[in-house]
Amino acid sequence: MFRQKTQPGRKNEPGRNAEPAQKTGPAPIVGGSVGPLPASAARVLAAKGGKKPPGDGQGSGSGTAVITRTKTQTQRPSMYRVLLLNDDYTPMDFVIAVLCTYFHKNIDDANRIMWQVHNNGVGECGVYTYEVADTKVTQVMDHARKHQHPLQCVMEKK
Ligand code: TYC
Repeated sequence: MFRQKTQPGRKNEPGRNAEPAQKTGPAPIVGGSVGPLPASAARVLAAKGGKKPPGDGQGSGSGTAVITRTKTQTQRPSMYRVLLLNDDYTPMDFVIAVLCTYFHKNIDDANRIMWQVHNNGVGECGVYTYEVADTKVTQVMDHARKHQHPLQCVMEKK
C-alpha cells in the first residue's frame, strides 16, 4: 500500500544509516581470489623474504606478515514509485502539465499516464530513490495546493 503524506516533513524517512550505500571492511586475502596483490603488499612480502632483522617496523617480528585488503561492495538503494491518484476535480490539463514539469514526461506519455489515472484511479509517474521521490511528492502537492486542486501525489516502496 502506498504512503500518503499528511504533513510536510520527513517523519518516515529511513535514516541515512538504514540503507548504507557501501559496505566496507578489511577482507583477508585468500588464495588470490580477489585479484593480484597491490604493489605495496608485494613490497611487504618481498621485505619479509629478505635479510632484514625482526623489529624493523614492518610486522610482528615473527617473520609472518598479514596483509588485508579493503573490499568495497556497493548496495543498490531502495526505490520508490511516485503515484498520482484520481479525483473528480483536478483539470486534465493540469495533471498533464504536472507530469511534464515534475516528471519530465513528453506530451504523449503525460497524456497516457493522465488517462491511466483517470480510468484506473492510480498511475505511476516514475521510480526514484527515497529523497528524490519525497521531493517530487512535496513539489506536486505544493503546486496543486497553490492552485486549489485536490490532486494527490504519493510514494510507495517498490
Ligand atoms: N479525473 C479528473 C477529471 O476528470 C482528471 C484527473 C486525472 C485528475 C488524473 C487527477 O491524477 C489525476 N478532470
